[in-house]
Amino acid sequence: MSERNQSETGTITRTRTKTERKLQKPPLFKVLLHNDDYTTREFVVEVLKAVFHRPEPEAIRIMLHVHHNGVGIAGVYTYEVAEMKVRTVETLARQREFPLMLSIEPEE
Ligand code: TYC
Repeated sequence: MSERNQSETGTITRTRTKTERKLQKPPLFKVLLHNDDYTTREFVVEVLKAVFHRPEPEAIRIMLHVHHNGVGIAGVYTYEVAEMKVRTVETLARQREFPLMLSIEPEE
């Protein structure tokens, strides 16, 4: 039935416009990691694995990207989740006395 077209079924379908969607997609936010000279590479990789659920090879790749470029994306989340990730990482970093900085910015 779903495979048959209009000429067979007489049913016209169209895509809903944004305002007609029942559930709109929530806005998404990037959690950015910033480079510094004191936080260890190992700590950044551990955080990317534990908090942002990155597999080790990807965690290393993101860490090295931040190390070389100054900033990089740890993950993309709804605002509330992004804020919680930042707070969690800041708490872990301060416990270890690392100055690691994070920020949040809207995606697109
Ligand atoms: N630049 C740090 C070092 O050489 C490593 C580092 C990478 C720190 C990423 C922070 O977000 C960061 N020990």
